[in-house]
Amino acid sequence: MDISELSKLTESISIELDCTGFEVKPFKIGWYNDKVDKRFILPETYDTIGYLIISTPSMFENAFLPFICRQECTGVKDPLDQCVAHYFQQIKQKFPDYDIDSIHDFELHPNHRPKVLVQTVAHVSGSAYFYQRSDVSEDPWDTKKKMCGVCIHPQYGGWFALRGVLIFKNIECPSLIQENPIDVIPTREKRIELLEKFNYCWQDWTYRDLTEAVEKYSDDQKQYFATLPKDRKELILSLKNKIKLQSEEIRGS
Ligand code: B12
Repeated sequence: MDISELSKLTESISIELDCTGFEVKPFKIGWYNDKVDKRFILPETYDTIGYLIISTPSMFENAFLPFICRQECTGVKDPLDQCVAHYFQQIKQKFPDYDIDSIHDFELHPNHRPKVLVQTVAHVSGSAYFYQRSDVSEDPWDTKKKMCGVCIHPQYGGWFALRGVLIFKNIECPSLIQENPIDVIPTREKRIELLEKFNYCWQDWTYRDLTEAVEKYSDDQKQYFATLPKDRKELILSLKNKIKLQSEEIRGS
């Protein structure tokens, strides 16, 4: 496939996800495989095209709440994972000529190794810079301490999530050119602050606010993620009722 056909495909997928708060970014599987060690290598050829799917702050109101209002909550699977799976499935159905493999961020091999490292994908696709310990010169941490890395998005800061990848197994696009992600935290001091906030106090969410974000999670969304998964059922019911009341008010006015 040449680059103009790939641009059209990217546009069609984006249109499919229009107004849902999900966004896509193409990358070559080879770019990912060049970075990760062999335990994480994906089997496709170098030029095979994958798409990273991220959720932006508006996904909660634009895709998730409508999804839970339409669906019976089975209680078996996490409703947000079900919602993301629904949109992955929708893309597969809309593009039947392509052989598409989806991998969610939470999918693990039987030995508990993640099937794909979505932060590395974010970086190599140019979507969001992945700040790791190796990005800090002469880092101040004990060599034995594991410091987990974190992606910061140029528009959404830390207010987004990496939901997975769609691999178009029968598309190769040798002419796709790699873009560098935007380095929004260029100084050593800020990178140390970011990694310390993400590793030592991620529950207070301050790591998300080290850069300006054009949009952040709503209070409902914050409350949802701050609630333990086992306690979310009740919250979902009250969100559903709130939406029902709002739509009755709109109809009545
Ligand atoms: C397992 C996991 C956890 C574990 C362990 C964390 C860890 N990083 O080891 C636990 C349960 C502790 C955890 C907690 C949290 N997690 Co978590 N977690 C994951 C998960 C599923 C896999 C991460 C993993 O195992 N990586 C394996 C290690 C080896 O990978 P790595 O360190 O990146 O190393 C690779 C790179 O360095 C690469 N590489 C080498 N050289 C180079 C050079 C360059 C330039 C590049 C780009 C790459 C590269 O190769 C290495 C592998 O060979 C990911 C989702 C996913 N599928 O990726 C989410 C994920 C990392 N978690 C996330 C979050 C937000 C959290 C929490 C804040 C809780 C939450 N969900 O709100 C906390 C933070 C706690 C903390 N202190 O880190 C987000 C991070 C989002 C972001 N903006 O970056 C992710 C991406 C999930 C998502 N859907 O968005 N998590």
